[in-house]
Amino acid sequence: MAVSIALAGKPNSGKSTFFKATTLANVEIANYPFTTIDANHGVAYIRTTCPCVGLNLKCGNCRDGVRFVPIGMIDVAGLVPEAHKGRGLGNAFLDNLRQAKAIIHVIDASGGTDIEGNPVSVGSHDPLEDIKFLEHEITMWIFGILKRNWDRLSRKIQAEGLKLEETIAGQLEGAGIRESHVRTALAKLKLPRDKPHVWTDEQITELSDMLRAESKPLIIAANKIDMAPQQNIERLVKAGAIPVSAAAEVALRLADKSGAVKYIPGDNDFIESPDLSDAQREALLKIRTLIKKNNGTGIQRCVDETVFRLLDRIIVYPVEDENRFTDKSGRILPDAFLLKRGSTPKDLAFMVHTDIGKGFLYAVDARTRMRLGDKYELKNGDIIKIVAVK
Ligand SMILES: Nc1nc2c(ncn2[C@@H]2O[C@H](COP(=O)(O)OP(=O)(O)OP(=O)(O)O)[C@@H](O)[C@H]2O)c(=O)[nH]1
Ligand SMILES: [Mg+2]
Repeated sequence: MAVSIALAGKPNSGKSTFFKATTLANVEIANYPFTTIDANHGVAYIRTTCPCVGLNLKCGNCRDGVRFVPIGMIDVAGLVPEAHKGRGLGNAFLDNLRQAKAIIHVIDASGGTDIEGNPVSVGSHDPLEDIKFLEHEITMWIFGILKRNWDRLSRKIQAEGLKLEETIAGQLEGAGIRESHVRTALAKLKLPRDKPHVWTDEQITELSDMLRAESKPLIIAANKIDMAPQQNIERLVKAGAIPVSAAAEVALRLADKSGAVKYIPGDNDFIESPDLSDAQREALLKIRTLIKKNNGTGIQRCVDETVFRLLDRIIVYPVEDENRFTDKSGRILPDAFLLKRGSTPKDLAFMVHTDIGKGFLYAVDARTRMRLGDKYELKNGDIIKIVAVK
């Protein structure tokens, strides 16, 4: 999978419901803390306009011109404040965040669960209090891993001349932190490079926090807006959160799957089938009112923003026949690849296949039929033919 993102947050905030909404996997969901213990892994999709629309083609790989591109989704067990000191389930399970390139922090906007996820009456807990602790717990998880062998490692760096970045990244491999993250973090901090063994715990915490921000950027999903007090939603939006209702998205996707409605994830409306019961109609009316007001359930927007904005990814479509936009067997726009902005056609070639990358000669923009330079920066929506030695 090109990119995986994780759902994290306090227990009972709706992480597994969010997971189910995006993957349609049947996972356990319940109104008490620590329903999820072992992480759930699944496939979610980001939404984009299919290039076949602009080309007046019907590719057969999109829904009414809306293309869904797979990414990995991880639903992690709930985390409580002081988890790094062993509270709740502790934070060892954060190892599940290893593959995650970014985090969606799921918050219960309704205020109907306390800081540890126990049900309380709606509105009685202030969800703004839940925002900060997650970053701190992730930072302390990284700190814990870094500190495990720090005395030995820091002395080795000095005595044996080990490379600072490489050694720290090696220690944090299990947290998915790479040398480039360490380099960026160290460049921002003014730590004495030649004497890592004198770094204080405070300085190492600061480094851990920087590494967290570099390696696991985060957005906030203010969940349960279907029952949240309006002022909670407004305050959370001001704090940068995206308002969502995971429950509404699950209902719509299941209704779409069963044929009760036609709903394309991310839309702000749906079409009802004519033969619904009154009860179904009434439930759907509530959802329609909600998604009209909020311009959708917010779930798709969260996933898309995480991948496009936080991770700065673009989608590129490789084809083999640049005149018909097809692969060898005539399938129109068969594949969509997620790449980092700044990637070149050769990077794409390597993603398609190592052999194609190795044999890469040049690429052609299928829309203009122009040959592209080696340094060409791929753009979102590009359709590219790669020419490689066989
Ligand atoms: N009203 C409403 N309830 C929701 C929504 N999302 C989740 N819930 C409810 O919140 C409770 C917790 O949902 P889960 O998805 O199990 O929460 P979780 O964060 O995975 O919980 P843990 O696995 O215990 O950490 C369940 O009763 C869900 O039905 C929502 O958008 N609206
Ligand atoms: Mg769960």
